[in-house]
Amino acid sequence: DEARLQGRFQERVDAEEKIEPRDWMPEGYRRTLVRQISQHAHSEIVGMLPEGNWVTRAPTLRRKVALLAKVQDEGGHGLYLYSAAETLGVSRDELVGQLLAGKAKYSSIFNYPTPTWADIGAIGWLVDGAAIMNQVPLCRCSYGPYARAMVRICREESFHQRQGYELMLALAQGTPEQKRMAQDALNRWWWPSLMMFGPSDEQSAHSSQNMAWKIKRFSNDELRQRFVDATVPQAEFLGLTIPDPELRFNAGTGHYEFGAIDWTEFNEILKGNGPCNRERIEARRKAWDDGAWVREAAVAHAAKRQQCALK
Ligand code: FAQ
Repeated sequence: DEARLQGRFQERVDAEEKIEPRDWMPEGYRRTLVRQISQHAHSEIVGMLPEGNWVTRAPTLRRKVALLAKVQDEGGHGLYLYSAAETLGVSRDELVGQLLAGKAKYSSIFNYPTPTWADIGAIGWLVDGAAIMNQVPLCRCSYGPYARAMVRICREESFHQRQGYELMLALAQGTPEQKRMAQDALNRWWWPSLMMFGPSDEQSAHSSQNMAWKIKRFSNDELRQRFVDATVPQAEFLGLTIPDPELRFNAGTGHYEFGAIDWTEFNEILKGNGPCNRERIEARRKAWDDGAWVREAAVAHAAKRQQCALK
């Protein structure tokens, strides 16, 4: 019977039908979605921290409004994604508990510091640029609630990316010192952005099954290559140099070839040993503890309303 259900499920996936929360699904499909969607949600929430660092120090009111809007969007993305994960039968408390206990993964990229204002430009341009490359195909993910959440998220990410690129452009066309700041931020964010796409295809444990289930549409290396191809001309337009001496355009393939990624750095970050891993989890724990009174008040308010309704 299980085999028949599995067969029917794969037929639906192959026919591009969306799988909905109440539909039968293999346990592995459910588990992998909970894993990916919750890691994605945590990334959005932890991802608010590096940029949040600059909200109070944005150089103009206009920049501050844009940055505030971006960081708020990220909070919103985290909430839709936790809701999408909840449709798979896991509670938000459980997922947040895993993050605060240091047991859940979130994107490696958010464990790097943001020492200068140019980092805000580099994050928007490169980190949101990489996020869009990876997330546009997720709008066609076989699981309905995740796919639908991604549509709105991608539209907002697109505004975030433009905000970052425009900021980089202002710095790159500014004083020599501003241009140096922009170059320094590109130097620090380039390689970590390439790591966002995950391990190489040979090392990627989940890729082949996720592609068969149409959760993933393209492999990690395919998306990384697309990102490099799209981003190198943008760097050239800024008059900045990508920090990779091996980067070159191959006219035969129509793609840029690039140097080797430092996977030791990536693996260390995944183990919790990146420059800001501890600080990020500590900030989330503090936010959770500081928010305890809000959760208690909300529960007390709901109980009171229920009592009134019973009278
Ligand atoms: N960091 O077998 P694979 C954003 C883990 S964008 C940490 O290749 P899969 C927007 C992976 O989870 C960032 N861990 O896995 C924003 C797995 O671990 P597990 C978030 C990584 O799932 C912008 C193991 O390595 N985006 O937040 C990373 O097939 C600016 C083996 O890897 C998403 O989450 C990494 N970079 O492919 C916010 C997108 N890469 O569970 C604020 C959705 C891999 O076995 C500011 N996720 N790992 O212990 C995906 O598309 C996929 O999950 C991949 C990984 C492509 C990330």
